[in-house]
Amino acid sequence: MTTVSKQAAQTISATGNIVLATHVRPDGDALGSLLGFADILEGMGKRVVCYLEEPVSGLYSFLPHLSQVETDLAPVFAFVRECGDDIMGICLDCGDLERLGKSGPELKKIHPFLIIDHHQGNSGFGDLAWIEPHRSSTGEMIHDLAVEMDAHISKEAADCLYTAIVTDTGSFQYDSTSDHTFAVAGNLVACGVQPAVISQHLYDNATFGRLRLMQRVLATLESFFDNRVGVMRISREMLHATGTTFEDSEGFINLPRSVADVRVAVFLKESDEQKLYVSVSLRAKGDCDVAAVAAKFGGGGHRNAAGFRMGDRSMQQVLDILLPVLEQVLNR
Ligand SMILES: [Mn+2]
Repeated sequence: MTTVSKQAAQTISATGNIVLATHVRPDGDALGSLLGFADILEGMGKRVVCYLEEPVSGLYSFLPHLSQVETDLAPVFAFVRECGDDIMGICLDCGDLERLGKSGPELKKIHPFLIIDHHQGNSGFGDLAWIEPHRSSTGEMIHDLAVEMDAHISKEAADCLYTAIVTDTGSFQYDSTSDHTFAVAGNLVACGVQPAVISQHLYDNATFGRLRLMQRVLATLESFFDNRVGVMRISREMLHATGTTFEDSEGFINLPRSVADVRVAVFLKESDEQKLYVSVSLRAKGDCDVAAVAAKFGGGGHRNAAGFRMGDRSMQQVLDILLPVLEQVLNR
């Protein structure tokens, strides 16, 4: 443990009431860390309020304690007022204040405000920030914090933290997966996690609608530059025809990305009716830096995963603009 993580553990141990928050459109790491940490803190005898901007449904609805999450700021601040000085805020897995959502500035008024995160470039926007970019997930950090505080990890908490780690490492496939990640996962299994059960929840959850959507999206597959770029697209018409939403296309970009020769995978999404834009997701393998490509078009992201939006153009027009830029990146 580092000095700052020890300091975080001491601050938490000395505080009776805690508000936990995470980023908007929370992923498995965000939700798993939030709900797992809440369970751990409650096990330590603390009162905890979890805040999310929007209720969670779908993929992660199997996680315990989800129904206890507040999506309204009023009860959160009633709790804060009631606690006087014995309160702190903790923000999990959130790279910057903006990603905390429209309530971010209000939440940040809770002092002390602690940041626990593993995103590169997190500026540490709180009173105290424990940021370790080499970590696989925030869930892994929460596990270590629990150990540091000598806290009990219940089966429910272990399920949450294991989900956080599995999802943020792509099932232990990404670079950030370390020997320590496996040690933590092993300990969580010792706490009662059944990996097969969690995997079933996370990965064996398709609907026929999703598969029919996948058929249509796969039918658009194109390759460019000696198969080093794979492109797919999704239109509103496909969603209508299959009775699905954009959420059902989650992970589709991994299909072109999984081709051996592909260095960059591109997924074009047609705008919704009100906002006339095309969303573009980019995934790269190896040395290709798609964050730089996205930045050229006003977007952003990580080196290997980035995206941008372009207005007033068809998907074909966006692709025609994008391809020459990708060609430059490939030849660098
Ligand atoms: Mn994360």
